Amino acid sequence: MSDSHSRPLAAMEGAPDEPVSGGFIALIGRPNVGKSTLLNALIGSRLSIVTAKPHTTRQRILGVVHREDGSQLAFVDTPGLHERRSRPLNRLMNDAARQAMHDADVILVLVDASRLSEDDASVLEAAFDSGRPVVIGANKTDRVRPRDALLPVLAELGARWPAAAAIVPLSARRHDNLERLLDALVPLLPEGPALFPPDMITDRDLAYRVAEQIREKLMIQLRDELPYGIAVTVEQLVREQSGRWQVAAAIWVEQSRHKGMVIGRGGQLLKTVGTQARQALIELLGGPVHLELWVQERRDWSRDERALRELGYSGEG
Ligand SMILES: Nc1nc2c(ncn2[C@@H]2O[C@H](COP(=O)(O)OP(=O)(O)OP(=O)(O)O)[C@@H](O)[C@H]2O)c(=O)[nH]1
Ligand SMILES: [Mg+2]
Repeated sequence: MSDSHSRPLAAMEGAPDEPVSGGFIALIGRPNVGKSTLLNALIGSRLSIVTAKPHTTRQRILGVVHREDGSQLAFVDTPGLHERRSRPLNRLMNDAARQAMHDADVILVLVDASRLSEDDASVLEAAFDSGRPVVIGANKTDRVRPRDALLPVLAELGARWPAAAAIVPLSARRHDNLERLLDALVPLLPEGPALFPPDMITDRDLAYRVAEQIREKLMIQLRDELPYGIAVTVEQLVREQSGRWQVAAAIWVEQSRHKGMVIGRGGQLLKTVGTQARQALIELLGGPVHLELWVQERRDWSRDERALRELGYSGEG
């Protein structure tokens, strides 16, 4: 077949397949700087879970921004980089971030403008080492006090990282300066045919998003180290004729003594998590929800490669 025959008709006619700017942007940073909050703010949906605790995100998650001019910015939220690499789950989290960086056209390194740290520097070094264009997002500007203190922070970043394609101050929480961030990123993306259908905002299915909403509520309610030993799997997700969603999910703990801690005295903690998760699921699924949760033990699952796979943490992040 000749080249002209193999081209899609629309391209031959020249109209809908006009080249647009589009590509992958890896969202990288130390834990808790606001990567997932930024992804959600850009997409306008609670796609990636957010808590005040570090190491909330465990896997890569894609969120596509479609701009009016047709450009498509595919942001890949990643887990904050872990120093404790001995645990297989942590290694998997770091690999997910590294892989996203490797696959990206542009790297967006997010830092907390209200407290820069040497850990940011190691993330930035890794980003520049990748050879890709790097944009620095200075997040949480709403927390910088007094407001004038932002200027020296930006100056310090500019002086230390002169190779950055742009440094954009922003507040993911307040949705401040997000358009400027997109404006800085678009020119760094390749041009070509559209990468995604216009209605696609993520690569994650509904079951994944449901499990994550439940894990978010657990992380918020649980104390100390326990949140890091929790996994959630969705065992049932069906919409009944009446329109009501029937959701059943297992909460996995690493040791039998953790079961009681998740359930709480008189079942109170699990009940609170259930109420909060149901509320979030009503929003996500767009209808009434019946939610059933139970707790199961899978001994030391975060250190066991096979258990990790079975609980949905594949090597692909
Ligand atoms: N004040 C303020 N807080 C923010 C902002 N962005 C995020 N936060 C808060 O910072 C905390 C961490 O946010 P996340 O979005 O979960 O951070 P993350 O970088 O994804 O964290 P990990 O997934 O653990 O690496 C949450 O309490 C957010 O509400 C911001 O612009 N301003
Ligand atoms: Mg996150």
